[in-house]
Amino acid sequence: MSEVEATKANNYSADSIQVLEGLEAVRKRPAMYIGDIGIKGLHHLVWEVVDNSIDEALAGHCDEINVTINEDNSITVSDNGRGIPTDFHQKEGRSALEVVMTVLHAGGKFDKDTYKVSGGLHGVGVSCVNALSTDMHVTVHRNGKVFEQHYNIGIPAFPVREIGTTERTGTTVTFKPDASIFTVTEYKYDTIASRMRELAFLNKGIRINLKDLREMNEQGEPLSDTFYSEGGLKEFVAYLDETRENLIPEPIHVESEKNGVPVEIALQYNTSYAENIFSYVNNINTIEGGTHVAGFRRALTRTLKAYAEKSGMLDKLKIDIAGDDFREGLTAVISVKVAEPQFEGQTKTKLGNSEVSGAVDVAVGEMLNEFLEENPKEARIIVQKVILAAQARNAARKAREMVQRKNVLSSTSLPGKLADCSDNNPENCEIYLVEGDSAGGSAKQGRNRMFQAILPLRGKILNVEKAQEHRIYENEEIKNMITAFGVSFGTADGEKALNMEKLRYHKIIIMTDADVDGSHIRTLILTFFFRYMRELIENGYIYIALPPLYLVKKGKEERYCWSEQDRIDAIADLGKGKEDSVNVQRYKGLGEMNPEQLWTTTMDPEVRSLKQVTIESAAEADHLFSMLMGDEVGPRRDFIERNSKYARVDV
Ligand code: 0RA
Repeated sequence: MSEVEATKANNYSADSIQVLEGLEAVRKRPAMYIGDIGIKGLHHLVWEVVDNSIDEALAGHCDEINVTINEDNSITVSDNGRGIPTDFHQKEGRSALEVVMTVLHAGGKFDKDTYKVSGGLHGVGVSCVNALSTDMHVTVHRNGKVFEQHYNIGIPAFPVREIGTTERTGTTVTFKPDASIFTVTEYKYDTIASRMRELAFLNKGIRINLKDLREMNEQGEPLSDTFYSEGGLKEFVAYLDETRENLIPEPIHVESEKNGVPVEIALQYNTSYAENIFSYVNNINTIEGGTHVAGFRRALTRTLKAYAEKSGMLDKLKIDIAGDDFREGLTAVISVKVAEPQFEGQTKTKLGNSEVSGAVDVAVGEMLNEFLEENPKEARIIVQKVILAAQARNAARKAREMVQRKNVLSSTSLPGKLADCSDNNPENCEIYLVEGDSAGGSAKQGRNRMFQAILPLRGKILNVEKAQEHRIYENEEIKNMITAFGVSFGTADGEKALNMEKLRYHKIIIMTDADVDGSHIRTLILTFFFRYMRELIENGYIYIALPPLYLVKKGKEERYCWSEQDRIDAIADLGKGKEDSVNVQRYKGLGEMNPEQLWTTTMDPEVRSLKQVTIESAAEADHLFSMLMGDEVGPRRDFIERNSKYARVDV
């Protein structure tokens, strides 16, 4: 062996050991790299691989991405970019492609001029996905040739090899998540579709084709969608407000670069009372906001206030206008690109970079000033809306204070319908929100009164999507929830904020019938939480009880069933396949269960299963709630029909 060859071989083996150690670290502590090993982490793998293709598109070399869920729940992502470089790397002793696919954080090191998603939730690199996949396969079309390599748990099965010629360029990656690492391995079409839709809006001009080969229709075609947006954030805002009534004909929009920070923003006012600001940094949803959102709010308040004062429209107004008033009925999307983002906060989704605040402030100020000057008619409509919001906020404050003063003053401040628990450590305590007085009665008898409280909710909850804020404080059921939970609404510095310090339960469990009415009531309650107490969802305090759907009985043997498959299995098991030898009872309502049954199936922490409500995508949740609870029937019917096959409650 020549000296050069010897060095090469040594480097190679030294590097290989490092690579193996890297991959092993990922497999040992997967959650450190991808968040968790459940359904979220599983989908994170897809985001990671798609991010690489998006980066290639943002660098201007790719305009089409295909994402396919294969029959075996493996995922294929392909793009028409330049293709990952395949040339031999002297220093590393192997192909650049192999380095990108197997070395932690190697993905972007060839290309420094684009904004890579790094430091936040994403950005761990395709090698991470590789380490967590039993099989990964990459095919690269580049320089007229086709190359491939295969990996098992991140380890190459053979050196990169040439397998043919081609006229196109691009990269195709297929991976199968390791079932010995992930607690779930089944991909959710709707989850991937939402993220791809969001990416298409955030990165206009990129076509993203999604296909699910597990779901074929009668014509033998897979379930599929194409996401493409020419208008970008303008279209995103229009999509979010699909079922709301706009105040101005077109969203206001700006795209600019300030202090080296690319900023894109679109906003629209609608006749609803909700404030919906969605913010992104390098395509990552910053749920907790941060400096970019602060800059946006500041500029919005300042610019609109100055215009309103100058217009004379505020002259006769006797009350103050607060920051909140400028955001009632506002839907906005803010997207910035930051070279070295600092993510803070509980879920690392709050932007900390101080330089971004000013960049957004200036961009929004310029955009609004220009709009207001050029569109006096629309400007008046917006100011009018702000004035109405200020007046309503005043009324709401009075109504809210009524609810809260009553709490403080009266000794029996808890609602009469509440059957409270005896423990008073909130961490141990749960409250069941139960549909109807009769089921409420069973729950009261069946519960463990030590730590389980019961609040029966009668009849219809107010649809908060269509009600102005002060009306929600007049609603009996909503008042009962607020007082039972022990929360209040503070208005420090004029911003509405939920005060959870005195929260009395760390599990708030919605228990409704397993029928259409039950699911409607559940949606109404969730809408209220989403609009007014989102912090409860974000902290993981909201749950849904899962009562059984069937009881299969034979003689003394009983089996509760939570799904059709459970039922089939139970009949096979108990009846030895003969259906007529067993008795099958279908539970339509909670009321059909006696207190003891309700306890053993749905309330006993030892055996019950609860579904925790999470916000996967705040933008998608907003779209969903506004559609489910809004005025327009068309889109709602579409949604119910399209999703009836996958009845689900994830928010
Ligand atoms: C680094 C350099 C170059 C391309 C890429 C990375 C690249 C990575 C991925 C991952 C998925 N799709 C991708 N497409 C491209 C190209 C450098 C050059 O050609 O000069």
